Amino acid sequence: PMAKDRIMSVSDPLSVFNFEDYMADKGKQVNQALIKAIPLKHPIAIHEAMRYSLLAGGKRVRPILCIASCELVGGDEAVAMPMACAMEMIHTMSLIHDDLPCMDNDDLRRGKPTNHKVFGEETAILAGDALLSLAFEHVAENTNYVSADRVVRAIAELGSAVGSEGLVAGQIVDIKSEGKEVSLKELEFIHLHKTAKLLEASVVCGAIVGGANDGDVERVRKYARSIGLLFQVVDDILDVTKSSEELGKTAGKDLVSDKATYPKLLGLDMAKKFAGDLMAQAVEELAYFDPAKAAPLYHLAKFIYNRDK
Ligand code: GRG
Repeated sequence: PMAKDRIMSVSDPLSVFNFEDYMADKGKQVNQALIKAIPLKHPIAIHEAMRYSLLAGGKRVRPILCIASCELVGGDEAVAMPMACAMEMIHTMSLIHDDLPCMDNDDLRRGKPTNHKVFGEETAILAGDALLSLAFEHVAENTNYVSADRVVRAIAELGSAVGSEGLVAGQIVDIKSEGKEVSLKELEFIHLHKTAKLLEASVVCGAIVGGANDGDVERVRKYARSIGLLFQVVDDILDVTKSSEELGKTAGKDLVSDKATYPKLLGLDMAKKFAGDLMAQAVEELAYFDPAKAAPLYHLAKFIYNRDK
């Protein structure tokens, strides 16, 4: 009940906040900045492939989280924009590499043929590498009105979120556990690294360049970790409920497939309860901030919690 009260206390004064308009507006700003960040220059072959995946749509959740977090602590959108673009560049490169034949071997992403299907494997690998490198260059070159100390801290945070203690850690443990029994602890490790780390870096880096103090940085970090895990728990629940809807059965494909998921390890009801707990935890971290300023992050959490696809 306490967590529920807190949800209400954060959400109530904010009935005027229009989340759809907010997402559309910020998404537009991010897309414009991304288009500018990668001109179609020589060598065309690589820049074309980078732009193809980066500009292929996507909800832009990470850049918007980065900007919302910067604004929460009093920074301007423009201050966070290079960092926000870097988040989407890294997210996109992780999708390009994840889709490769040697990884998940997917043909479609964001409703379009995957990068390697269009440009070939060599180009897709290089496009991913170039996006990863550009992300750091872009932040270092374009972040204005922020002390060098803060930019360096944010860059270090981002590096650790991507490498062998971040996304790559999640991906390697996921790959190595294929076909094996996975414990709840291992499943949590995979999701905290594959998904939550970059969401965490997005809000933490947004807060750092926005001028946050250490306490606020840690508060938004906890918020992001909860929504990162929430993202995945909801994904797993949707996998079950969607496929059971499609099949007209009570058990969805994930209850019968090899892949470890939260509904499989916890049962569907407990997985739903876990999602509710994570949502409440995320919102609890926001209760410390001015409700009006925390509205975007509150609604982003709710969006992740309530999404149905
Ligand atoms: C990062 C150096 C480096 C290498 C890549 C392949 C890999 C290592 C990691 C895999 C990361 C991965 C695919 C994680 C899943 C992330 C996830 C939750 C994707 C879906 O995100 P959405 O729903 O997608 O935000 P859109 O398309 O809306 O952006």
